[in-house]
Amino acid sequence: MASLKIIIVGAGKGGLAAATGLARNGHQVTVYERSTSTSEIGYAFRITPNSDRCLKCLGIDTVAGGAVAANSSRMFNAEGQVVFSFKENNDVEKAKRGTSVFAYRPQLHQQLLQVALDSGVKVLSGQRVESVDTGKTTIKLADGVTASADLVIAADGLHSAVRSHVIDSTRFSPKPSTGQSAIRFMLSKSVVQNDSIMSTMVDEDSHMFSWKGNNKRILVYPVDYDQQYNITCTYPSNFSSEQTSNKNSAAVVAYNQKISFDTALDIYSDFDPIAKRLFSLADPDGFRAWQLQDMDDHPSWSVNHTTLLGDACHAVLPFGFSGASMAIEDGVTISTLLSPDVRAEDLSARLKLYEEVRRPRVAKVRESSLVLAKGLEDKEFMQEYMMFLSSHDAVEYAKQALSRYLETASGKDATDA
Ligand SMILES: Cc1cc2nc3c(=O)[nH]c(=O)nc-3n(C[C@H](O)[C@H](O)[C@H](O)COP(=O)(O)OP(=O)(O)OC[C@H]3O[C@@H](n4cnc5c(N)ncnc54)[C@H](O)[C@@H]3O)c2cc1C
Ligand SMILES: *[C@@H]1O[C@H](CO)[C@@H](O)[C@H](O)[C@H]1NC(C)=O
Ligand SMILES: *[C@@H]1O[C@H](CO)[C@@H](O)[C@H](O)[C@H]1NC(C)=O
Ligand SMILES: *[C@@H]1O[C@H](CO)[C@@H](O)[C@H](O)[C@H]1NC(C)=O
Ligand SMILES: CC(=O)N[C@H]1CO[C@H](CO)[C@@H](O)[C@@H]1O
Repeated sequence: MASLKIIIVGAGKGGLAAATGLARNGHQVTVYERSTSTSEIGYAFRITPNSDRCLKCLGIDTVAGGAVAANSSRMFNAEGQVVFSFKENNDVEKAKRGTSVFAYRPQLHQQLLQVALDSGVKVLSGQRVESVDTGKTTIKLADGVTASADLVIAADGLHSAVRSHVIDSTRFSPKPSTGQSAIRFMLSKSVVQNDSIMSTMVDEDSHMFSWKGNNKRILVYPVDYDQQYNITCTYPSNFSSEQTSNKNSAAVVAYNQKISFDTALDIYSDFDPIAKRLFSLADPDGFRAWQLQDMDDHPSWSVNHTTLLGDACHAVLPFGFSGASMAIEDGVTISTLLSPDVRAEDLSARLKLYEEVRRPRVAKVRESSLVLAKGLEDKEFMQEYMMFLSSHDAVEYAKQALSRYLETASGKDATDA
């Protein structure tokens, strides 16, 4: 069987999900990853049932790897009154096919890397890709070495080096569209449990809790075998210029910038004392902040035999907790569509199909994330969004799209010629 030679740029969640599926389809896959360490920056994120379902298809059990089932959530307003609460995973049969979990990035990354290697993917680390020649389908590494393939998939994240070779980056690049920034830090769960003020927050019924008000949020959830809380707080980036008396405590931040305890507390000064207590319990040197960015929809995801995937293609704001989920869905979609029998001359048509399958879903997630970023959601909106997000079966959806496509092409692909 003729197989394709495929280069993937970036061993993130999207890149590794794609690589595994493609290798299992018999393609020869090499992943180029700029970072030298296999463990990534440690932070946590939410995996909704739709992406957990994709991970299960790849043979990954997220809970076994340390993720915590997100069975219930409670949201408070800034003053600490409950706005709404909801349960997830309560249908045990459904949960078996896709669970809502909180995952710790290094743990999930390790699991993805393992299935990729087990499937025969070659992962080369310490290899920064500098550019792509979309005419020749070749990549150029930082040290000048080049490599060629039938297909290049750019899964190199928000600050993609490949993107500008595929789309007009003067018109389409990540931007801080809602003017929001985020602070992240962690707390050991036992510290919270042993604190007289905070301990009321930790009960069976509250795996995740959050506060929302005055265009700011604090979101708290457990990860790492339920040992740690990861805390994400968002606020308007222009906060300091407007509200702080101390103009030096600039809250406008670059990427992963250190932010002081005083500034952090200042930003949330109007919040419930229980919420503010989180900051006091944390390591005062551990607050990091960055500006949140997303990207406008652009006309085409591919040029010739180079295509974009995940954040490199369609970065979304984290308020819809779906950036990683969309990258993983993209990965299993493209690998399903590039079935074992696909030929190099079928690629342009298949890449078009990949874009047709993914574009509407990603657009809806982006739109919803903007609504959430502006704090305009109500309970109905949340329920509808969670349903839209969670019920999707990306592998099945791609299989059906492929068989419809092959039928209309009367069992044959339209060739590039
Ligand atoms: C505050 C915050 C909270 C979030 N919360 C959630 C959440 O709850 N749920 C969720 O689903 N998502 C969440 N996200 C989004 C999520 O982290 C991203 O959308 C996701 O990581 C995108 O995956 P990816 O595979 O496209 O890119 P990445 O995971 O960024 O991977 C890109 C990879 O490419 C490598 N790379 C980059 N450039 C090069 C190069 N030139 N050459 C070679 N390799 C390169 C990088 O080292 C990296 O390994 C959040 C994001 C933020 C900022
Ligand atoms: C979450 O719900 C699932 C059932 O869907 C159950 O098996 C699991 O034990 C629950 N987890 C926690 C931590 O309560
Ligand atoms: C696409 O490939 C052809 C030749 O294979 C080349 O002439 C053309 O310039 C390429 N297009 C782009 C935008 O790279
Ligand atoms: C700060 O940002 C908010 C949106 O997050 C905006 O409504 C407000 O006008 C901005 N204020 C200034 C002074 O720029
Ligand atoms: C357990 C966990 O996810 N901890 C991480 C929470 O986020 C901070 C800040 O990004 C990391 O440093 C922790 O490792």
